[in-house]
Amino acid sequence: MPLGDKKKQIIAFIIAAIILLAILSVVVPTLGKVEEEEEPEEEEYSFVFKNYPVTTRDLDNNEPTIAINPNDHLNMVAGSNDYNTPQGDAWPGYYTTHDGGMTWSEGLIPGYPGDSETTQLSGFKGGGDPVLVCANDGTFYYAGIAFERAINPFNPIGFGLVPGLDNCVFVAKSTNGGDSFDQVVVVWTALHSLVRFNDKEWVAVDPNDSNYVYLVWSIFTGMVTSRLLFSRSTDGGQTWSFPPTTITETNDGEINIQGSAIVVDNDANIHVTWIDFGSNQVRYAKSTNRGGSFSTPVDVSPIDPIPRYLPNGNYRTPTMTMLAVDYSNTNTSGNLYVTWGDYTHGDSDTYLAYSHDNGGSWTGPVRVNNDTEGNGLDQFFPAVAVSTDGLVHVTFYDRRNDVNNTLLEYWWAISFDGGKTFPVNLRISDTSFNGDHSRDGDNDFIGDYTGVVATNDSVVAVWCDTREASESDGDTEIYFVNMPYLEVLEHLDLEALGVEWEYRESGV
Ligand SMILES: [Ca+2]
Ligand SMILES: [Ca+2]
Ligand SMILES: [Ca+2]
Repeated sequence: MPLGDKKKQIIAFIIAAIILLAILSVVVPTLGKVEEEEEPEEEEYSFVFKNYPVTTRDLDNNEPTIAINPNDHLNMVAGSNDYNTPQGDAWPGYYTTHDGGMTWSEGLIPGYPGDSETTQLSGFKGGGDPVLVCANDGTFYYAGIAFERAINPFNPIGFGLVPGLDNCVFVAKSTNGGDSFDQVVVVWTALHSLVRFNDKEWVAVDPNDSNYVYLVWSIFTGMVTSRLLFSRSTDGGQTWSFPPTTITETNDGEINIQGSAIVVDNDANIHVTWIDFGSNQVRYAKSTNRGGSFSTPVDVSPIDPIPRYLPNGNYRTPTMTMLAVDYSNTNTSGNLYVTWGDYTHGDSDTYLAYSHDNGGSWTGPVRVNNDTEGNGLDQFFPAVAVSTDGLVHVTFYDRRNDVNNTLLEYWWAISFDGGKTFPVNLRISDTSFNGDHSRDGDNDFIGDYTGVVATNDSVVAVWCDTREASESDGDTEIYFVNMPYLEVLEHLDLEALGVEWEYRESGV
C-alpha cells in the first residue's frame, strides 16, 4: 500500500471520528428524553374484542356451532345452517380455520342438492341443526338433520316440513382437521319407525376414545308429542345402534320434550339434559356403561320457557338446554353445568344449574346475566363451556344496552366458584345489530342457538350476526371472537368484584 494513501486514511479516520462524536452529542440526550417521556404512559386495556366473520356469502348463515382441536388450538371448525347452496335451501355448512379464526374456508357437508358427490344424504332437499365436537385425538364429528320439503297441506301457503315425509339425523366425520368430511352416515330416518320427524340432535364423543360417538335427538309423532332418542357408535361413526334407545318414557307422562344436550366426561360417563315442556322442568339422565343404559331421569330445575317470539323481534326464540362438563382432572373435574333461557322475571334471563358431584345432585337456578332483575331487557340463546382451569364461561345474546330492548349484542359471563355466581359480565361483540335484518320482511330467523368452547387459555364463541344487513337486504353471517381470558382477567379488578382467584394448572 503506498505511503500517501495511508496518510489519507488517517485523516479520513479523524474526520469520521469527529462527525461521530458530533452526532452522539445530539442523539444521546434525545434518546434519554424519549425514554423519560414514554415511561409513565401505559395504554389502558380496552376490553374490546376483535370480531371476525366466519362466513361471507350473500345468503343466510345461522345457528352456529364450533369445536376446537385439542392438539392445535389454531385449528377450529364451525358450522351453520347455510343457505348458500345451489337451490338456496338450508344445508349444514362447515368452516375451517388453521390460523386461530382470522380466516376460514367454507364448505357444505357432502350430498347436498346439486352436489356431484353421492352420500347417504343425497336426495334430501334441506338440512340443518349443526353440532360439532372434537375428540382428544383431533377427530371432528359433525351432527345434523336432513329432510324433504313439500307444499304443506295443513298450511297451503307454507312450503316446508310435512308429516309423513322422510327426514334423518346424521353424523359426519373429519380426520384432517375439518378440511373435508369424508364419512357421512345416516343414523336414523323417520321412515324407519313411521314416526314423523327427527329434530334437534346433539352429539358427543368420548374425549379419550374417538370411536365412541353418542347422539341424542327429539322425535315428534304427529308433530305433537315427542320423545328423546339415543344411539351410539363404537366404531368411529361408521355404524350406529339400532333401534335407538328411548331415554324419556311416555308412560311416565314425559310426552313433550325438546332441546337436548349431551356430553361425555373424562371417565367416559355420558350426561344428557333436556326440557320437558309438559312439566316445565329441565331434566337429566346419566349412563355409566357407555350408553348401554341410562338412569331414570330426574328434575334439575323448574323452568319458565321464554315466549316463542320475544317482544321486538320477528325471529323465533325457542328455549333449549346447553350442557358442559369440567375436564380439568383436578378436584372440580366432572362438574356439570346446564344453561337455558328463562322468563321468570317477565323478561328473558340466562339461567344455569350446576352439579358438583357428577350428576348426583343439582343446584340452581342461578341468574347468569348481572343487570337489574326484571328490567324488561332480554338475554337468550346461552351456550356454556368450562376452561381447563375449571372456570365456567356462559355466552348469550343480550339487549341490556338498548333501552328499547331491540338491538342485540353478544355477551360473556364468567364464574370462578363453580357456577354459584357470575360476577364478570362483558360484551364481546364489537357492535350491536338488529335480528330483524336477518331476512327481507318479517319472516326473520337467526337460528335456535349459539356456540362457545374453552381451552386452557382462551374462550372462543360464535353467533349469528346481522351487522352488514338491513331490513331491505337481509343477510346473516356467523361471527367469531377469541377472548384470551387470562389476559382479560389480569386487567379486571377482581378484588373489587369480591373474586378470589388464582390460575390453576389443569391436571391434563
Ligand atoms: Ca351470509
Ligand atoms: Ca333479562
Ligand atoms: Ca327482516
